[in-house]
Amino acid sequence: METYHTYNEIKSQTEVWAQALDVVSASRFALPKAGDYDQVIFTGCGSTYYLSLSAAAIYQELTGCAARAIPGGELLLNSQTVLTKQKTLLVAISRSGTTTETVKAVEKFKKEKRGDVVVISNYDEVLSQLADVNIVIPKGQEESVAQTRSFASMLVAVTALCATMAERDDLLDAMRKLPEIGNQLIGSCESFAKEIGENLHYDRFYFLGSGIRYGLACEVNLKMKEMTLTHSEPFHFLEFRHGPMSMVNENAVVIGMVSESNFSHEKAVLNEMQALGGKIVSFAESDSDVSFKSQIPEQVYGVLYLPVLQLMAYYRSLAKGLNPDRPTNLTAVVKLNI
Ligand code: F1P
Repeated sequence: METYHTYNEIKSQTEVWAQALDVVSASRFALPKAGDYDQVIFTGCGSTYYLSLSAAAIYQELTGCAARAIPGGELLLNSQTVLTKQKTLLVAISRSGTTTETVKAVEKFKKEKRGDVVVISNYDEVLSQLADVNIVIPKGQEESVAQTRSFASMLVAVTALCATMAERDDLLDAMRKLPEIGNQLIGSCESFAKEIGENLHYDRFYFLGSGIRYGLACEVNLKMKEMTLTHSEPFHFLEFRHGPMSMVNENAVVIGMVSESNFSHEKAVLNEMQALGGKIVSFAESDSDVSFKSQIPEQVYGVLYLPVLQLMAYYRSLAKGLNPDRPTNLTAVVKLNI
């Protein structure tokens, strides 16, 4: 069987999580403190916008300070709907460091002297040169178009950034266990991911995630679209009852990225969708189809939801005769002449 870059990148990601932790730790004294700003804006495009959604939720949960996520294109073209006179920190996230919307949005933010900029990337590129604090994780670089290892590396980095800004050394210490737990998960759950991914009886995938997990649900939904050309959508758990559940039948897979804090509310949604005939797949710390058993605080183990779902998309791509490394109509970076 041909080995695709995507497969190698998914399988090798845990060593890159470790590098992400090292890089953030090395810059910890340069990082601002949460109390230095009235608000933090996280920005990116595509995958890195979805990463921003999770990052903003993690930041606000850990610090109690206001944060929001904005697509790079919106920050560039509609900044009046986003920026205020408040003291703002902008965290720009980009695998390539060259996506036009993100670069131009940061240039504009700096030109207008709106505040300080942290950049998280896998390449030391043009975006990094605009940063007051530059976090680069080179081991996350990829040959594939769809982000897998890179996304995970930047998620670990941004989670560590939030924990550092919140002065939560306990969380940073706990995160050191992530690579080992990730390896165990990938080893024990790959065949499960393959079994669901290869089953072409399923024709629609719904990814449910709330709080810090919503951005991750968006990201794995994007993997399913890009790599497998399958109808897929992300939802907050309780939102799924408000209309989307009309789409559930025996061809639907409903994937629950279940939290510890709202476990019973979220499992109740999954149980109802099972009763409607859907195939339910649950991910959580315990008592689920994929159980992390990490004993790490849930605010910082979000990356554990990713590898098995990335593998599911990979195997579905192969089963559909597609090339997972080269999604239809996509390029690795969107460069615009603006
Ligand atoms: C952002 C991005 C990718 C996506 C696509 C186009 O890139 O949207 O997430 O997979 O191929 O570009 P980046 O700014 O994170 O490099």
